[in-house]
Amino acid sequence: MLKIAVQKSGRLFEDSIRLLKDCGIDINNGNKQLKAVAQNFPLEIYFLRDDDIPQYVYDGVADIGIVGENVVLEKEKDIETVYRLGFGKCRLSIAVPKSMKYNGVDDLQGLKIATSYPVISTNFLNKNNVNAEIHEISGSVEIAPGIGLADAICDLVSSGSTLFTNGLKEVAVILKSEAILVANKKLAAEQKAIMEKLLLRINAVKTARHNKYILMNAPNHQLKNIVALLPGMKSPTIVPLAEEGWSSVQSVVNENDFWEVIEKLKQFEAEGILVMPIEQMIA
Ligand code: PRT
Ligand code: ZN
Repeated sequence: MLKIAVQKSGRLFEDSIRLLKDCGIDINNGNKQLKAVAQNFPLEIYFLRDDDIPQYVYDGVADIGIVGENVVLEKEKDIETVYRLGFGKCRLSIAVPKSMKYNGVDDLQGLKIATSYPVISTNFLNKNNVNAEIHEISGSVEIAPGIGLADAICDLVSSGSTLFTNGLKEVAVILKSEAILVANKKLAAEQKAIMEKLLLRINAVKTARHNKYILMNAPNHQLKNIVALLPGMKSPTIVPLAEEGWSSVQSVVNENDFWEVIEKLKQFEAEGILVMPIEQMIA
């Protein structure tokens, strides 16, 4: 069994569970237990507070975990980052009252900065030779300047609306974070092998989410152009249609090029273009 720690509830919970499910792993966590065993994969899931995950993985209570990179860096545990998962994206930033003039980090000299991330913010200030006072608080950091507890804050931001409603402005981004898969550095060979299996699946799911399966009809005299446009996984599949002079073309397109490719396909007289999500993609 491989033991994985995921957040019990909160911003990473749903995406973490969805990822495991998309990997074909059945988790039955109906009654919100602290522990669940997957039905069809040698995986035991521990539901924990995110702050505790780096420690548990470091101690080997869990072998691997899904947690925000911000938490991992703050906790300074010697664990391995295995995979960047692409969800739970946010940034750790310094914010000051809107009315304060700010031209650069030097304007933070001597200020009192409230944060739940004392380690990361102290490192940032030291690196920039800023002498400021870090005031650690565990929640509702954004109200600290308003109630006179601090001059500035260092907190997580995603849309920026929390800062805005509290009359603050973001002035420096310290860290760009996302959920990561972390692992104990001394995994036994057996656990490592299960982790590799899981990683293969995660990779297949992630790649699939960035790609679409497309299917279209095209006149044969345009096939050369269309094949040049659609690399597919090896090359596109071409099947003749019952109607003379036409073929069905099937391929995989990356989301980054997607609309550009569709426009060109139309120019190359493709018709009846169908676009479908891909569940797994294994190279
Ligand atoms: O109970 P537990 O300790 O497990 O959870 P928690 O309350 O400590 O963490 P949680 O669930 O809030 O966040 C878990 C992880 O999600 C964080 O460690 C980040 O890696 C990631 N994440 C992504 C965020 C945000 N986006 C985010 N916006 N974590 C927190 N926020 C908060 C932020 O602190 C601020 O209060 O949302 C507010 C700002 O949001 P915007 O959209 O108004 O800018
Ligand atoms: Zn937490």
